[in-house]
Formats: sequence, C-alpha cells, structure tokens
Amino acid sequence: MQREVHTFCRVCEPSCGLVARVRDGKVESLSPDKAHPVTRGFACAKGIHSLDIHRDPDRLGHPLRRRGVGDFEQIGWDMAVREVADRLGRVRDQHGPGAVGAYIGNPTAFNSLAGPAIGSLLGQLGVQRVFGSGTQDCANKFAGSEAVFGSSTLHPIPDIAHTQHLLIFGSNPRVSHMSFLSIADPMSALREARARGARIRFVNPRRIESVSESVGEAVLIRPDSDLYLMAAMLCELERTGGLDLEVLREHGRNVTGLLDFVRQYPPERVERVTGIDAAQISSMAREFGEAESAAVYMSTGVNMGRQGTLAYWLLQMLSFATGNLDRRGGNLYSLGFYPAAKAGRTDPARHFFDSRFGRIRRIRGSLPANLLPDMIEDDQQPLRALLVVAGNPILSVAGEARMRGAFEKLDLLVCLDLYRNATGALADYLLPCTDMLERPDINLCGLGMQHQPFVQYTQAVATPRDERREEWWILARIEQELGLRSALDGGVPTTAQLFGRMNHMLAHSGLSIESLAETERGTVVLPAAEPGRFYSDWLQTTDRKVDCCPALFGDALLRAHTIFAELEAEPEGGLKMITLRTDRMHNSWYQNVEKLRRGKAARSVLHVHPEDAAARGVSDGERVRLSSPQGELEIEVSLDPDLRRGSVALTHGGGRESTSGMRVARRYPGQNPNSLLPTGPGSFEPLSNQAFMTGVPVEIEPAMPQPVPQPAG
Ligand SMILES: Nc1nc2c(c(=O)[nH]1)N[C@H]1C(S)=C(S)[C@@H](COP(=O)(O)OP(=O)(O)OC[C@H]3O[C@@H](n4cnc5c(=O)[nH]c(N)nc54)[C@H](O)[C@@H]3O)O[C@H]1N2
Ligand SMILES: Nc1nc2c(c(=O)[nH]1)N[C@H]1C(S)=C(S)[C@@H](COP(=O)(O)OP(=O)(O)OC[C@H]3O[C@@H](n4cnc5c(=O)[nH]c(N)nc54)[C@H](O)[C@@H]3O)O[C@H]1N2
Ligand code: SF4
Ligand SMILES: [Mo]
Repeated sequence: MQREVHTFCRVCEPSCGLVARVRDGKVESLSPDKAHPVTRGFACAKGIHSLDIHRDPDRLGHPLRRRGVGDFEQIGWDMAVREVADRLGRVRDQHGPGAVGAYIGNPTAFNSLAGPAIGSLLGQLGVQRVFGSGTQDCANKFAGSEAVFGSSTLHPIPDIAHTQHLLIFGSNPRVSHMSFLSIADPMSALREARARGARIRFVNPRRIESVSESVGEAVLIRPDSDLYLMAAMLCELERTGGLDLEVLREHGRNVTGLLDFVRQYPPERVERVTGIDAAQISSMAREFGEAESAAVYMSTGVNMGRQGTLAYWLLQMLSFATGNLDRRGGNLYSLGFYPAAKAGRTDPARHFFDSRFGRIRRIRGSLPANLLPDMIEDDQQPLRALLVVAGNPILSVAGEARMRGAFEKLDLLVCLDLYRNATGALADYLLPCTDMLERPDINLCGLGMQHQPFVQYTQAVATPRDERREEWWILARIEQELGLRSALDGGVPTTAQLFGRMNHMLAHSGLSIESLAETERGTVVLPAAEPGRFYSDWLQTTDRKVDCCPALFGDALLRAHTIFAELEAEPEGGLKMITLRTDRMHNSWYQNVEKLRRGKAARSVLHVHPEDAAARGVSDGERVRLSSPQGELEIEVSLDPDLRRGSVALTHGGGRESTSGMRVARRYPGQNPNSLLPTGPGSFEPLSNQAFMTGVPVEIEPAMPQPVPQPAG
C-alpha cells in the first residue's frame, strides 16, 4: 500500500517541506508539501530532483577499495572499516595525530547526526587539522560576529516581513534561496515587502535574476569593493546626523575607532573604487537612515571577497549605529528552539597561533582549506591521511591543480559520500552514505537564522538502497575497530539515544524528538523573532556592549587602506571574475542529474559584458583563453549586458572530465573557475580563513591565435 510521508529537504537552508509517496520502503514520488505550515508548498528544482539523486545508478552502493588508478573493487563493510581503522591507526601511531586530517563538506550542515559523529572520531584520534567548506563560504561571518557580538553564532536576520527598507549585498535569492537566513520562497517575501512600500536594493556587480520592478533595483558595484561602500554610507550618515548617538552611547564600545575608520572613506573618495556615484551613495545612506525601519543582509558575493570580516562588521554597524538593530523591520535575532547564540560564545583572540605558514587561526575548529595542499606537502610534518566527509575539495576549493598534486601524495584518502566524485576518484576507500530520504533528521542548520522558526523531525522515508549507511554508523564502526568509544558500544542505539544531544537542546522549548514525532508532520512552529532582548539577552560580549571597532581588527584595518590604494591605482578596463550560481546546480554535486543538464545548463560559459568583449575583439559564442596568474582555461563566451563592465562570471562545480564515477557529470564536464583562484598562504583573509574567491583579476583573449595578415601581392 502506498503511504504519504512528510519530510523536508536537506540540500540547503530553508528546509522546505516535502511529501514522499512510499510503497514497500521505496519512494515513488516526491512533491512540495503544500500544507506545510511554514514552507507552504515551496521547493526548488534541487529539492524535487533529490529523488533522482536517490535513484541514480551512479550512486555508491557498496564500500570500494582502490586497486589501481581509477580501478576499484567492492569489499564488505567489515573489511572496509577494519582496513580503514588499521591504516588510520598506523599513520597516527607512526607519525602522531598531526599526520591525520579531515575535510568536512557543506552537506554535513544539513545532516544533524553526522556532525557529532565526526567530532567524536576526530576528537578521540586527537586530530587537530580539520578543514571544510566553511572557509569557502561563510567563515568571515563567524569571525565578524565573534568580534562584534562575542559569539560566532549570533547573526541578526533582516525582518523582511516588517521592513521598510532592505539592502542586500552579494546575494541572489531567486537562485540560491539565501544563506544565514533560512526562508523558503524568499522572492515572495521580498515581493510582499515591496508591495507594502519597502525599498529593496541589491548591491551586486550583476543585474541578477532577483532584480525586477516588483522586487527591487540593482546597484551595480565593482567587485571586492563593498567594504568601502558601507564605510562611505556610514560616513555620510554621520555627516548628516543619521546616526543614533543614544544607541551608540548606551550599547556600543570603541565607537571612536569606527568613526575614525569610516570618516576616511567619504562618498567622493570611494566613487571610483566602488564604481558608484558619490551622489547615489549619499542618497542610499540618507534613505537608509530616514526609513522608518531598515534592514541589512549580505552573503557569499561579499563573504568571498578579500575583506569579508570587515564588510560583515560594517554591515552590522549600518544596522546598529542607525538604531535598526533589534528594531521591528530592522535586524533581529531569531531564537528558534534553542539559544544557539550562547553556544557560539568565544574569545576570538584565543584561536590564533604561530605556524609554519605564518600566524593563522582556527575558525569554529577549521583551518583554511587553502592551506590543505601546503600541509600535505609540508616537509616537516606532512598530513598523510585524510578523511573527507561529504566534500569535494578537488573541485570546490581554490587551486585545483595544486590540490590534485597534493592529494596524490597522501598515504591514505578515505571518502564518505553519495558519489565517487572528483575527490573520490583519488580515494583509497569509498564508503557509501545514505541520502536525505534514507535517514532521520531534524532541521538544525537554520537554528538562530530562521525567518519563521520551526522545527521538524523526519523519520527515514525510504529503506537505504544497496549497502548505503549513515555517517554516524560508519564512523562508529571505525571507532570500534580502533578500540575507541563508539555509539554502537551498547548495541544498535535507539532513536532517543541517537538524537540525545538534540533532545537536550529541544528540551529548552519543552520539546523532544518523541513529541515532535507525534505531531502531524513532525513539525512545531515556533514564535517569530521579536525585538527587545538583543542587548540584554543575546549579545555575548563580556561587558554586554557591541564592539564597534574590535582591537583584533588592527592589522586588517591597515590592510583595508592598502587594498584601497591598490584598487585606486588599478588601470581602467581590467577584468575581475565573480561567482555565479544557477538554479540547475548545487556546488559540484547536482551535476549528475541529467534533467538538470539540458539546454543552457549543459555547458560552462563565461559571462562577459558586450563592451569588454568588443574591446578584446571577442564575440558571442567564441572560445577564449581565460587566465589568471594561477592558471588558465579555454571557454565559450556568452555576452551578458546585465554584468557591470569589468566583471566576468563563471559558475563553479565544473571540471569533471576525469570524474569517471559520475557519468552524466562527466558527459557535461564544464569548467572549473577554482583552477584560476589563488591558493596557499596569502590567499585567504587572515581574520577568518575565508578564501578569496570573487573579484579575482583575470584576463581573456581569443583562444585561436589571430591569423597573421599576409603581405599583399
Ligand atoms: N541553485 C543553487 N542554490 C544554492 C547553491 C547552489 O550552488 N545552487 N549553493 C548553496 C550554498 S552552499 C550557498 S553558500 C548559498 C549562497 O547563496 P548566495 O550567497 O545568495 O549565492 P549567490 O546566488 O551566488 O549570490 C552571490 C552574489 O554575489 C554577487 N557578487 C559576486 N562578487 C561580488 C562582490 O564583490 N560584491 C557584491 N556585492 N556582490 C558580488 C554575485 O553576482 C551573486 O549574485 O546558496 C545555496 N543555494
Ligand atoms: N569558484 C567558486 N567556488 C566555490 C563557490 C563559489 O561560489 N565559487 N562556492 C563555495 C561554497 S558556497 C561551498 S558551500 C563549497 C562546497 O564545497 P564542498 O562541500 O567541498 O563541495 P560540494 O560540491 O558541495 O560537494 C559535496 C559532496 O557531498 C556529497 N553529499 C551530498 N549529500 C551527502 C550526504 O548526505 N552524505 C554524504 N556523505 N555526502 C553527501 C555530494 O555527493 C558531494 O560530493 O564550494 C565552494 N566553492
Ligand atoms: S530551496 Fe533548498 S531546501 Fe528548499 S527545496 Fe530547494 S534545495 Fe531544498
Ligand atoms: Mo556554501
């Protein structure tokens, strides 16, 4: 008999409700959950096509052991975990725990049992060198909120439902559905705000798909210059009396430091570097300050620039210094079922240390992924064994060639994944994991950042195919073989035991996994964010003041002046490569879904402004050589008048010609922008480890050499 099971998507942050129709443990169809009290029937192509991922014949079904280059043999689970444990143990015993590392990919953020299981194994092994996708997308936000609010997990979200004015930097909600702001169908919420009279601006080097008359306008900025626009807006607000001095006095510290910094960047001075008229900057500042309520938001387009932490600081200052932080329609902390803001409380100065690669830090436990190849190739204490869980560092991190070269030197590479991806192609062991339809979960990822908070528990919807296993089980089996404590010690754990940590958190709201499971769709809607408790309850600095100019920023502020001088000195006419997501991809892993590879999505193209193309004698559809000091590739040009002149855009996740484990992806290999990005020391923001991935200088020229003109006669 077919039955309907309510579940939710675990591909990105909104956690959209889905309904699966299941017969005999097999999912027959998957559709948006129209009656979901929060996500109300919204789901994107990726959510719906997760069924294709579930059924994909290229999925890993059995543990595999490498026999030779590109050659794997199937082995049983017992043998796989024993051999992995033996070899991990041997590396650790011979070379110390410093020789073992891990890379934790983005999908673990949407897999509530995986994180604690990874922590358990790495902790018991004494692994210190941990890397992950966070230093490619959001590490600057952790660093920024730590320094300003005293907690890496305190991120006041824009109150879209009530705001009169919203500034969105470096995000394309229509395509990506936002990050550090969990909201299903953000476009409807933005449209409603606009219809109510709110003014919405997208600061972006591209007139993105989110821009329209019914939503908001584009402010076309030069890449990697947002910090100076924010500074100029604050400078102008101060000049025109737009700052809320009472709030600054009552709740701020180091206000003078902030003012000293922003006064150096009046609108007239940043005009050329940002590419935005001084008059427009002044009116943006004035309108922001005069709005009844105004909210701010920024995402990866700014995070991935060179100064993401400082930009996140000034973003918060725009909100705080105008009295919009903790105001209806401004930015609010959204509690949800558990006060995550408290859990992230930390003193950032503690996390910096001296290393062979200069003074570096850990950010929420992670080192810069841009140093992973350096640490593998380090002659003094090389990393020799690496565990990769749900990640694809070969394609998703900067410097593909360097990363490949380093990975080939590892003594042991173990990948836990759905696929044999580009990284898995180099693995010694591939351990097949369950997908989101095959495991129970709760939507932990958006905690503290949900526009309308809700918590949902889902049971596993389908029986795992083949021999796929959950990450916690695989890691626990490896722990057992290593003689360590494991979740399997007392036999197979009950749901309550497995979700013990979550139950502890849920108890804060009088909930539990069991009580959620008894509700109609495992879902409880929680109160929406309210103003009034930010300064008294959520702010985590020791003196309960917002740090308006953290001492930790000293060097970064000097660097900001140097970078400004560099940007000012740049000749006109150069090109910078920016990031570009499409609704047909999700980083590197939805590339194996045939239905999403049709038409334009079948190949990589480089978006170039028509005037930049004309200046180089390049036309639409032509192949060009795209190069940076780090590398080069050949690619087809697509003229895109929506770009700001001087920016070119290329979608990441490509470069799959040798990913033999993913046949569809290999047929549509695409190009990898990361092969052109800087890697190693100096390629990431020192304050946060965030890699420099957008606004990177590049050049293009026609790929075919122009025919040499023949002398007449
Ligand atoms: N369809 C789809 N959805 C996704 C993903 C996906 O791959 N595909 N990935 C998911 C993940 S992991 C994440 S982290 C989120 C990210 O979500 P978002 O951060 O919203 O990501 P993007 O849509 O890439 O938006 C970044 C924007 O920044 C702009 N930009 C580039 N450089 C600059 C700059 O220097 N300054 C400014 N102001 N803007 C700049 C780009 O033009 C782009 O429009 O999306 C998630 N959702
Ligand atoms: N140039 C450029 N590079 C970028 C970006 C950009 O905008 N421009 N964006 C960056 C961003 S935002 C991010 S988050 C990183 C992502 O970086 P990564 O996390 O390293 O890479 P992904 O491509 O997301 O690969 C995720 C892998 O996890 C696997 N997977 C999916 N679900 C599960 C699961 O439930 N269990 C297990 N075990 N495996 C699973 C997938 O098959 C896939 O192989 O890439 C970054 N790279
Ligand atoms: S927006 Fe994100 S959570 Fe919602 S269906 Fe799409 S991928 Fe899933
Ligand atoms: Mo991301």
